[in-house]
Amino acid sequence: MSRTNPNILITGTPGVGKTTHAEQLARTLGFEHVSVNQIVKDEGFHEGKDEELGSWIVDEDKLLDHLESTNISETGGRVIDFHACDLFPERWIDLVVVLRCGSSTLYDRLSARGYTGKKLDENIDAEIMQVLLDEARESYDEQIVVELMSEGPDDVEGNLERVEAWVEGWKRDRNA
Ligand code: DAT
Repeated sequence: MSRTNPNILITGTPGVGKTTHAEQLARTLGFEHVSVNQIVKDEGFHEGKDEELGSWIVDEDKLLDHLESTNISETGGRVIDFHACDLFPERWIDLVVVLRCGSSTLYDRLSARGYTGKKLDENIDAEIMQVLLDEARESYDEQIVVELMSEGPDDVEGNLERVEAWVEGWKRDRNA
């Protein structure tokens, strides 16, 4: 592995704060924010929408081929933001951040986003059942998976400081 900057995956249930964290982190570190949902939508890497859940049915092969073509593994320096984590090759990822928040906080955020009915309920259930945390722990070395709370602005600030310190350490180890 030759990359000089790490790749960081930020994952969690919709509404936990992935975009909020990924945008700020990418800006501070000078990394690229890879908003996977945006790419799927813009490039058409999907097979339409799941009508009930209103989410894209992702064509993972097309998505991964595209990301591979950006030399993501070789060059690093990406903050990848997606509500699933088991599709990316392990060798691409140096740190997996699983954001968490309480169900009432998530309920408010997703309602504000216009989620209702099954779409709202399934996401709240997924957060309570820690689906993404389990998926991350199953898909990656547990050593690189961190669970961070995202309830309020203070959490964002603390989380970003923690990840930035981790990046410094990662670089120091590489160059030692
Ligand atoms: P995601 O990308 O995981 O769907 P988001 O970053 O778009 O989530 O956040 C959803 C909304 O909640 C958005 O209005 C910002 C707000 N939010 C997220 N995390 C927060 C936090 N830790 N403190 C305050 N607001 C937060």
